Order: sequence, then structure tokens, then C-alpha cells
Amino acid sequence: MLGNLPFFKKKEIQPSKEEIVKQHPVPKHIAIIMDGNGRWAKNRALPRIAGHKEGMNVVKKITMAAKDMGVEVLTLYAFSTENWKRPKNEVDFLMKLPEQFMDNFLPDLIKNNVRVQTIGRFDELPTHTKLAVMKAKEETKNNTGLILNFALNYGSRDEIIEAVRVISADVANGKISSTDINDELLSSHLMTHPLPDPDLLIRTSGEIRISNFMMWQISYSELWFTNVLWPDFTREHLIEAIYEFQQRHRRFGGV
Ligand code: V07
Repeated sequence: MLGNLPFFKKKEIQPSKEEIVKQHPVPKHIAIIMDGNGRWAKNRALPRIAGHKEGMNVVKKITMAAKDMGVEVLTLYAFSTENWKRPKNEVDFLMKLPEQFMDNFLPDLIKNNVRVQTIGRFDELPTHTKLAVMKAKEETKNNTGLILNFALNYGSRDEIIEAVRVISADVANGKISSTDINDELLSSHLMTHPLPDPDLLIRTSGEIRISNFMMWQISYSELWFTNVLWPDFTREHLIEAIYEFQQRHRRFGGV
């Protein structure tokens, strides 16, 4: 009897936000500035490194959520070229996280067909960090699913400067003419090549800045900011960000 009332019936057939989101085009490439780990720790009277460790566990969860949603590339800002200025103990701890991440999650990444890649100045990383990252890339190189792209010792200005150096050398030695320099040529010299540009950039923890992250590549990206701290970021938050992305795009496509 009661089941016939629309008010009861509706709830049962209401699809979840995840189901709604999956029925519409999902961003191919999502980039995330994972901010707020230090503040999360401070709020709990814990050392900053405890926040980074919790942040690492969230990386695993969000990777799986992105994979489930059909995202093709997930780029995560793990360490910026400016982060070397932090206290030595914090930098040392951060540089151990790639190893920890792989010790804990590599079998799961392989099982889920995730491929690990990185952007950033690799040669400046400590040897133990490089070895862990190289192992992760090697062991996942044949995976064909989600690309999990870590920005490690990455800075956008650095990346553009390096591209300009290579291009200007090519002009100087006559390999190309200055009139060959265009959007496509510059893009092809960036560390993200041949990945598509991000469709959606997320930044957690309430800061409304880009902070030298993929400045060229986000020229046309949707930007989504949240006050949620990275260690508190959940699958539901990712779905909400994608949902809003889809709302914006539907409006855009409508006119
Ligand atoms: C780092 C955890 C996430 C919150 C933000 C800062 C701290 C995963 C990695 C990683 C990097 C390369 C790789 C495998 C894992 C990582 C750093 C910091 C430096 F091949 N999380 N995470 N690297 N944080």
C-alpha cells in the first residue's frame, strides 16, 4: 500500500550521483593539487609528516575512484620545485613516500591495470626515490588502463623554460624556423606530451591559486576548488567535482 505512494517509491529508484555521473562524458584528464596535509595534521596536533602519510593513502583511494569513473589520466601534484625549501626532515620524509606507496600499493595498481608515469625533473631526486619510481614505471608499463601521472619535482615555469631552450636550439641550428613555433610545437616539448591537456583541475584546502602547476596545459580546463583538506578528500568529493564539470559542460554545449 505505502509502496504505491510516490514519496516512498521515488527513493528506491533514485540513481546515485555516481551512476548519474557515469552516464555522461567524464573528463579524460583530471589534475589535482593535493593541498592541506599539513593543516590536517596540525588540526590533530600531529606532525606534518603524519598528514603526508594520510595523504598518500588518499592517493590510492582516489586513483581507484578515478579508474572506476572511466578517467583516462590522473595527474597528481606530489612535489613541486619549491618544496625543497621545506625543513629537511619533511623533505626526507616526502622523498620516501614513492617507495612506501609502491610497497603498499603496487600489486593493487597492477591488478587494476593502472600505469604509473611521472613529470618533473627526475635527475635531482634522491637515488632511492628514483629507484622506486623507476620500478613502478617498469612494472606497470604494459598496463593499458588509467595513467597515474605523478608530478614530482615539477614546476610549470621550469617546464616551459626547458621547452623554449630546446626549441631555440633547434632554430639556431636550422632544424626548424622560428615561424614553425606554434601551440602544437610548444605543447609537444612539454613533459606532459603526449598526454591530453587536463579537462578538470581540482585544488583542495581552500587556496585559490595555480602555484606553478601545468600553467600551459590548463588554459581551457575547468577549475574546481574545495575547502576540504586532501586527507579528508573522498570518492564522493571526486564525483561531486566531475558532476559539476558535467553541469558546466552541458550549459556550454547548449548554446
Ligand atoms: C606524496 C602524498 C600525497 C599528498 C601530497 C604530498 C605527499 C604518492 C607519491 C608517489 C610519487 C611517485 C610515485 C609513486 C608515489 C608521493 C611524494 C609525496 C613526494 F611513483 N604520494 N606522494 N610522492 N604525498
